[in-house]
Amino acid sequence: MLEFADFRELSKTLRSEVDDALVATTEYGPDVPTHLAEAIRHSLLAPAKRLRPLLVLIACEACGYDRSKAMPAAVAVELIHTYSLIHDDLPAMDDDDMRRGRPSCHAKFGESTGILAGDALLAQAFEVLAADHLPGPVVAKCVKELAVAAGAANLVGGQHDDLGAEFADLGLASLEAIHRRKTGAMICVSLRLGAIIAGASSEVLTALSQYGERLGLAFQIVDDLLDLEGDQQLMGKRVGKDSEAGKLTYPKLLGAEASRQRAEMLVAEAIASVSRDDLSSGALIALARYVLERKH
Ligand code: GRG
Repeated sequence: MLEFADFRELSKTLRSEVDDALVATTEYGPDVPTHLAEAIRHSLLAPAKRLRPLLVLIACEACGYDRSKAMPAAVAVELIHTYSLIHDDLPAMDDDDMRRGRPSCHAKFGESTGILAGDALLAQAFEVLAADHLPGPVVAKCVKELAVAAGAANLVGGQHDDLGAEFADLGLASLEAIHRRKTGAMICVSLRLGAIIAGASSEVLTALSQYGERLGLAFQIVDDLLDLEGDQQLMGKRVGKDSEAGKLTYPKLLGAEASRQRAEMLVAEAIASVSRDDLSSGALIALARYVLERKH
């Protein structure tokens, strides 16, 4: 099985393959307005974890297939993820001025360009996914799965309910229902696309969905805990608005210690879901451990 140290090396290699593909995807022709192209590249090519594309590639290899065949799907999920971040940062949503260590898209390029950059990325994701080298039925299945994950029942619906949840008196079940859709669905579909391209069985797809659902929740809990640590370090030094003030988070609901324990339990369950003979699960297991141990 893959060790944690090997996983660091593997993830570095995969991230650089994904970054190269993202650069190639955004070498636009003269029909794309320069200002729009710059806005897209500013957000998409900023340093990021590339978690979702890594999941596509790792799931594909875990099913015994050549990961390069899954690169269009890996790019597609990152384009959709980046669109969602750009729109999430807009004044009408979270109103954030910084993202991925840079000014957010609308802060640098203006609000209308931010909206359009997100729209363009969403459309381009499906253009890229409909790659010529995959059989038509595989592409059709991938397009449908990605559209459902990014749509009103999942990413968009989860975001809608999350925005409405500010200051609301929600319990753990409602909080997790939001995160399953807002964060979890894109994580699940990333794994599923890699496996669908590899021709995986429905049992393997179910196992990967179970892994992804738990990993997505654990990822969100760790995100909340990292935000809390950041807030505590910044305490008293914060300038401008506190965008997280009204947000319901795991630590607010359960306390930091119980949140950490819940993340650990979810990761253990995720690992159990993919520990099976028909999957080469070393990298999936190492990645689940990384989600728990990440520092940013
Ligand atoms: C606007 C339709 C629409 C959806 C927005 C993704 C999202 C939904 C909002 C982001 C808000 C947020 C902080 C969510 C917490 C977890 C999360 C998805 C963090 C951002 O993803 P990372 O950590 O970021 O994978 P990088 O930059 O590494 O890709």
